[in-house]
Amino acid sequence: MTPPLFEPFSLKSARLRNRIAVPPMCQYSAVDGFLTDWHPAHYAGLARGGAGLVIVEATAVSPEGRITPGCAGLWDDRHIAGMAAVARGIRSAGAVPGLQIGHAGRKASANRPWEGDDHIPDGALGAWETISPSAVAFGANLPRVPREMTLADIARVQADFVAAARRAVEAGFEWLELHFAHGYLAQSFLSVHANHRTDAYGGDLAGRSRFLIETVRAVRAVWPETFPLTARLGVIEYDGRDEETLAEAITLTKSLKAEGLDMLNVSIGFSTPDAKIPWGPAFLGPVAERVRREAELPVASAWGFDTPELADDAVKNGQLDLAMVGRRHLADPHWPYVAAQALGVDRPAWVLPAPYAHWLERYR
Ligand code: FMN
Repeated sequence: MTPPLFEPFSLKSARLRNRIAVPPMCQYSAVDGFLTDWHPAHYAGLARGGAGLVIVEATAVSPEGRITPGCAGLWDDRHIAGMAAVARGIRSAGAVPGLQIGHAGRKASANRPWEGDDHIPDGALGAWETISPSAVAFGANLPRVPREMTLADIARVQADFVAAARRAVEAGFEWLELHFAHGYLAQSFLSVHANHRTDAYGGDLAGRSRFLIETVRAVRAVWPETFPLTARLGVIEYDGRDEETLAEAITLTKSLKAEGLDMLNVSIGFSTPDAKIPWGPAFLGPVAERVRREAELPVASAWGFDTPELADDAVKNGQLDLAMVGRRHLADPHWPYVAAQALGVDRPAWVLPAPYAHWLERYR
């Protein structure tokens, strides 16, 4: 019997060969938003490992939306060619090519994680102005106070999301994820930690949801109806207000579904440095299951579904439709093969492409 993790999964026109997805993981190796030689090799390598879906890293919709100077971008037509090569490499290895687009908001203008992970100091070479719903800093390693966005800024960023989505289609991606999580711009609109606005984009849940709902509506209008449109949302902050935050996130998810969202990638808010996150194996499983059940939408999630058994159980128990396995794929891009062996898949080598699989079955 095929273990649930290795059952195929369909969403709109996307046909995934199994329930394993590589979540977006920034490589901080782009230059002015352009991908470099690192990226096609990296992503093709991941896709060759057997995952059903490979989502390319958070890609900025505008220069100021990059987290770091090394982040990928899709704000210029000239970025399309590099992205197209990556999408082709993923598809030719049998995985569905996905892309995450986003704007880093008040967490932008930071040094690469291994070069400090902190804000580039104001005025220093390479720093840029950050924007956010309100002029409130994240704090801790990211102390820069952002400029409060005007209504014109909001309209412009939404148009940037739409333009990036159009370029993603041109580049050949078949799955789009909007980055609404992790304390970046969209999450900051939703979060009471970051959004202190008193206009139509702040205040009650409807106000704090407005930016996200409008952005999904606008992107859905240009992203092909047959391709899945998903969002990654921090549905919980672990800040002591968890029930309220989760209930709000589920209400928002229902609204996004009504706008044509096809799946939610359930994640953490990261809107405050004071969060007490209960790190542990598959700890988001029950949260994801609740979103899936109450919003009646397929869900994916990452964060510690990183043994074959944990990932398979999460799918089997109805917590997840897709298990996202991040860092284990960095350690071993052929993690799905390891999982197939561990879970007793028939002829596990054939999780890998034929030029690898055939030889793993020979001479034994
Ligand atoms: N999450 C995003 O939503 N977008 C990103 O671009 C992104 N970049 C990441 C880069 C690295 C190097 C890592 C390790 C994580 C990143 N994340 C990003 C979070 C991952 O998608 C994932 O949630 C996290 O690694 C936890 O899953 P895991 O326990 O399987 O590694």
